[in-house]
Amino acid sequence: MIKLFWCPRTRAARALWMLEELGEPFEVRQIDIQDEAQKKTMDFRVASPMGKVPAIADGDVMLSESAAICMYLADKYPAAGLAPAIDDLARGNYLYWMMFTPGVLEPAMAEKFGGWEPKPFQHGWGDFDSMVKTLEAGLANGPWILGEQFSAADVMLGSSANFLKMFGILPEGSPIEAYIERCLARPAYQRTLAREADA
Ligand SMILES: N[C@@H](CCC(=O)N[C@@H](CS)C(=O)NCC(=O)O)C(=O)O
Repeated sequence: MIKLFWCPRTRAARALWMLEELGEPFEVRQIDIQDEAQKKTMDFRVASPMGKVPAIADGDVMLSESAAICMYLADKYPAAGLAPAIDDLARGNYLYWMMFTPGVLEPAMAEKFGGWEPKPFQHGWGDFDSMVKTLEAGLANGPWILGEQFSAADVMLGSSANFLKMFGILPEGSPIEAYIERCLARPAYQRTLAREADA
């Protein structure tokens, strides 16, 4: 059975939501990320060399990084329909948006929080404002980032966009708000949040 190393109210929500969408059986091992001893347990460290959640163990496959986890699960369990097939024309767009969270959204969020000077030409992520505009444009033909097809890319983007909203850095009136609402309305995301509330 797939094992998820998870901690409530962290980026591990992405992997939990992904597993809820996937519909495969899984178990959760809660890791207290404040507890250094828990983070040093051998199986967790193998799955997550940096000691960060989320991480998963699926048989002999152990990995961390939420985008890698979502891509792995979507491809390994294709019956859930969470990734366009390798020869599907939508595959390239899917990969772009899968990488948008770790490659653009996350560092742009750090820029905003850290009050760093925007340097859109030098910084690989552009800057916070262009990140928001690019995501808004990507969602223009929604409801999902690939249009009609909900995918693992929405798990990454939707959960991250929800963080932007919760931290109060999503520009007011952004169409991303309606996207977040659509994500939140999914039963799988609701189950994720219910588990966080119980933890
Ligand atoms: N790039 C990673 C980030 C994971 C991450 O930063 N997790 C934080 C919680 S939100 C963590 O485990 N921090 C504990 C630590 O670094 O010791 C991903 O997307 O999975």
